[in-house]
Amino acid sequence: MNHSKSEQLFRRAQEIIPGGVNSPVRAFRSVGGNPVFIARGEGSHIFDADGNEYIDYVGSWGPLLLGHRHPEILAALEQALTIGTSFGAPTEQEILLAEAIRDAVPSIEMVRLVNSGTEATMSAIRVARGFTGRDLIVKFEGCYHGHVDSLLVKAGSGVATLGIADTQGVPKAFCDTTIALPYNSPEAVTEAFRTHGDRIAAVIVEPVVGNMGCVPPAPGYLQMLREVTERHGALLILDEVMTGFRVAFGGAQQRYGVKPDLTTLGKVIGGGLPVGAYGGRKDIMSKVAPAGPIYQAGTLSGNPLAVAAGLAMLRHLKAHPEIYHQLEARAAALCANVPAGATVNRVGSMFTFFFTEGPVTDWESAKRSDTARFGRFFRAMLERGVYLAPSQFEAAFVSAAHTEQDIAKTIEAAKEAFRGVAVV
Ligand code: HOZ
Repeated sequence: MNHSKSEQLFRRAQEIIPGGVNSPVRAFRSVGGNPVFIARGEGSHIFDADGNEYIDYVGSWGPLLLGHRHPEILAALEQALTIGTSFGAPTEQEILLAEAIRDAVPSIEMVRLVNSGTEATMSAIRVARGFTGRDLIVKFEGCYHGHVDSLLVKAGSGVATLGIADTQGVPKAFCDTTIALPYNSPEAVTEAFRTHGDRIAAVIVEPVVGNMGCVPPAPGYLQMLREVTERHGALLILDEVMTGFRVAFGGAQQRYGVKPDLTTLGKVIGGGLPVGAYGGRKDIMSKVAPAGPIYQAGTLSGNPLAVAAGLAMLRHLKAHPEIYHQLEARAAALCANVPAGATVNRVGSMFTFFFTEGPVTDWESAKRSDTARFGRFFRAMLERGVYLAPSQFEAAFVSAAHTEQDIAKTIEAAKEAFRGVAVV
């Protein structure tokens, strides 16, 4: 493959944008080589600046459940453009999107739209603190909840990928309000609540972790979190930025049968446009300004373009529940034959290949994966026209636009790539 235009663009970008990218994990730093610059996407495929074509398993980091440029989303955007691009004032469409979210995720009795997953988690923990009158937040090692100061402690995603243990610029006092525990360990949670129970405002968790690679919850784990938080008067926040509308129409909470107090959602409810949301119990959400004393705001919140695209996507998903069977079946086929020396974790249509015998159940086991080998595998896949997330500590996503041919081609590419990194 020729990458000369991407190389040229990357040189230019580095002069003006830190590291040449607008979000660190895009930079390919942990997989070797330089990023490819994307020119356009169509369905399950993306095309780079040099005209190379790839089957895309990043899907804008999850939200493109229907693939790139889905006609119903484009039509909704075209319609929205005839009205205006931003008002900073309420519109009826925001109510429709809020109702569609509540319809799919019944634990969300009230919802506030924001602009990103980071804003959603930042706001949700503020609300949890305001509602409970407590300061401490429990999170889990390897989980990533956006670049919120106090949630960057032992975070996954780009933080883990780049090995930035302690982000500079976050005051120690903020980190001191975070208790980071191993994921999937009920004992650690019980112990933390035994010691600090009356000071913990909330437990925030990715119900299926996507940010140390895909790591599912152990059977009963989410129920245990529900029970312990309830017993101690703390809130349970499910961060469904990745899993919302992805692992089931009603998200991980539907798939695993757990009812949180608050839920955070991200770009998925914008069909890929910049949007996020947090919501949950009415008695809690009623404390958000102007209904209550917990302040949170945003000019672009409920932006008409993002709302239109999101609504089109949620309506399409609701009208086509068969999509979830297709996603499950295609992802299962993709993950069926992983050679010895590697392991795969999959929940629904999100998955990760790890270069360790496994099992991978938490950050300790995820980081045992041979990341150099992952890097070689990633590059071999790229050269064969398959675009995976450029990090061992991210998930891959199948969309409804992926065809059986895409899956078959990806399986063939993976066989060769595994052989190339001596996992056979
Ligand atoms: N938030 C995404 C989840 N891992 C990664 C995208 C990014 O950091 O750019």
